[in-house]
Amino acid sequence: MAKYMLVSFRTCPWVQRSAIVLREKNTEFELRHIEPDNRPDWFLAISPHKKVPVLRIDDKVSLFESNAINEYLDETIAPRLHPEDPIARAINRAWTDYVPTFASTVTAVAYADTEADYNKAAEQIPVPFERLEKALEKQGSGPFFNGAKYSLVDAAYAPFLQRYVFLDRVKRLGHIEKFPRLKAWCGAILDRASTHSFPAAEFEAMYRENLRRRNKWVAQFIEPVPAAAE
Ligand SMILES: N[C@@H](CCC(=O)N[C@@H](CS)C(=O)NCC(=O)O)C(=O)O
Repeated sequence: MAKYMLVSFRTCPWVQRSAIVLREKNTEFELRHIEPDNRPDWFLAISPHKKVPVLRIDDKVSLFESNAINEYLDETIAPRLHPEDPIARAINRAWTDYVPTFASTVTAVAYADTEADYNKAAEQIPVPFERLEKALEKQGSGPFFNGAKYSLVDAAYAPFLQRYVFLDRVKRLGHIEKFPRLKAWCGAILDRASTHSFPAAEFEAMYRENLRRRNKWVAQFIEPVPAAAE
């Protein structure tokens, strides 16, 4: 078995996407956290865009871009997460290609600097939600995107659905309830152990802290943690 190291910023959703696939494949790996503001030279030397994730294999080869990493992992480690049927696989890849658009809609809410920007971003959320709801309707039964079998599509959306839920808990957005299939899919994904690189509550606190540190508009709605829960 090869040796894998996944280079990460603690709250990076794109890293999480690849970590999920490694966990789905029961593959041992080192999750090596670096600081965004202090990227070490060894990392800069192996990351062409200076971004995480990078998957270092056997201390020799470095892969970058979460989608390329996941496709590689799926080609080389069982069980296969992509569907066997080429049409189903093409549909899965098409929906995976939609992840950056979906992600930017959710991230725009998190990173809005003003109330007006926040409201504008929040209004946009139903657009990708509606599209995903229709896709899930076409796919048929849940709990996962392809039905009973977990896929790369589930891994790709998980970090961003999770962040929508985090944002909804900071300040109510109330969109997902209008999309029953999406809501059920989100629930199944958040319940899946592979989604989590950290204990869920600890990670939510880290996400909130990140919003606070960046002084984002929504951060003012973060409730202080009651002393007993700290
Ligand atoms: N398309 C990339 C996105 C990766 C990405 O944006 N990573 C962020 C952290 S979450 C990053 O490294 N940003 C640093 C920068 O842009 O300089 C992927 O899927 O891997």
